Amino acid sequence: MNLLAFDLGSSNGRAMLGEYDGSRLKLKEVHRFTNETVNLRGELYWNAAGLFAEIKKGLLEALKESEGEIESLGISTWGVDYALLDGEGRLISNPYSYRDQRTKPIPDQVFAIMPHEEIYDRTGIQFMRLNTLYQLYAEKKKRGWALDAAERLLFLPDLFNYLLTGVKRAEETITSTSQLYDPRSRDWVSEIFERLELPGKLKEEIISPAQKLGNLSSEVAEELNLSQDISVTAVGGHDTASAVAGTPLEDPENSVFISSGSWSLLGMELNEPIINKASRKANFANEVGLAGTIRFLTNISGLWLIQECKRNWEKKGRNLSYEDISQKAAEAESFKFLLDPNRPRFLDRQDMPSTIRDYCRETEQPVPENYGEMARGIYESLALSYRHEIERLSELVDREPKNINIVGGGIKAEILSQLTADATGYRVVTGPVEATAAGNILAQLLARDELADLEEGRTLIENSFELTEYHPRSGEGWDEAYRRFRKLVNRD
Ligand code: LFR
Repeated sequence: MNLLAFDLGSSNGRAMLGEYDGSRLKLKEVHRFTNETVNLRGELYWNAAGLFAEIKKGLLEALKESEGEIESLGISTWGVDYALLDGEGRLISNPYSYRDQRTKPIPDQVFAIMPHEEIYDRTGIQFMRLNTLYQLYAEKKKRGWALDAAERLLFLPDLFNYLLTGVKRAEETITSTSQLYDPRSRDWVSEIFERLELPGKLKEEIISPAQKLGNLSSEVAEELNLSQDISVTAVGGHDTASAVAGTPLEDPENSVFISSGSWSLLGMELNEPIINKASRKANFANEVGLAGTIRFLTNISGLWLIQECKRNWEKKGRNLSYEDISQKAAEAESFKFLLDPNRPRFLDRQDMPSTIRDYCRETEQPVPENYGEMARGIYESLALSYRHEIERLSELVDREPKNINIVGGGIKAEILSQLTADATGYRVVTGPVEATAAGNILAQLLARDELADLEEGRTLIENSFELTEYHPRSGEGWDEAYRRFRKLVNRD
């Protein structure tokens, strides 16, 4: 049986064809495209129409590859971003990117009306300026007309599902990233809409993942010359929900997951949310996963730091592949400089190497002098931030983790996986790289009753992909480096 997963990330998108034979899943990339924010007069947008065109191309490629036999497809994207539609279902504008600057002053304005403590208490979602909540409030302040004209709000996977099928729904996993949703009542938090005077009509009907949404609309089928019905499944629309579903957690109760891409999403899977003062202070979120699970996690600015260095080096004429960067990092001196990846200044699209050099000067550390030193400092800092967050996580859930499972494109940087084992002292298991696509396909199999439950799905993943283990090496200097790291985290 052939199933198709679209995994749209904030740096590239892929169409992955999954072939399931009842005991194994094989994934094949049939289409890949870059995805970048587009700067329009200083504002950052996603090219939604271009992305939809790539989805159609991916579908055609997948049909070619599978000799026309595809049962179902599902779409996952990054979280929080959304499109506003008018009463006729037209896009009111290109969707903004969460990295757009318009939300900078917004949290203070929101907290003056509804304090952060109350918002966290209602939603269990960590504070990030990029959450849909702050983006919508920015719409209200800057583009009130757009909110007035909007009849519907669709998160990005829901937008593409709608463009494919004509069915408008808010898939639950992606909705839970908005900070407008309560993972306990499993519904929108109307109180936030009311207190912030956001239009209640934007609360779309919610659909839980692993259910059929509809078939490809006749317009799309005609345009693509398709003769068969292809069903569109509501999968874990949030890429992290799909990625964690597709993680072969060794021991779901006691394994830490890290979904490693532009962001590193670090946490544990739970059956019930944890929403209290301690989780709020530690800035941990309760996002909804497949089969009613909760991903208790925190966002760490991950390979974004490397991606932005790479992009700026290219601009200056130095083209390095990710492999080159890892190689140079492996050869560079240890612990020359460290940084706290979650400083707000690292969030923006910018000349990252300069920002990091400035940061080093301000924090009285040696400045990295070449590509390898720059990358090494970033990787070591990420590994130390994993150690720091795992310490907090383990206190919050009140258990000592047994191991770390890392998935996603970041595992291609093997040096980072090894440094993670070294810095944390935990055994690290990596794979699959394409966990998001794998988890996306699991949801499609669950929707078709091909799998009984998530556990069976994870066994399938374990049997289908090669995993790699990293053991902590008794290296020198990690404890001292960790002390330095914590000082950087605690700096004002
Ligand atoms: C990862 C991710 C994170 C979300 C961030 C912004 O791709 O979806 O889970 O917090 O992107 O949307």
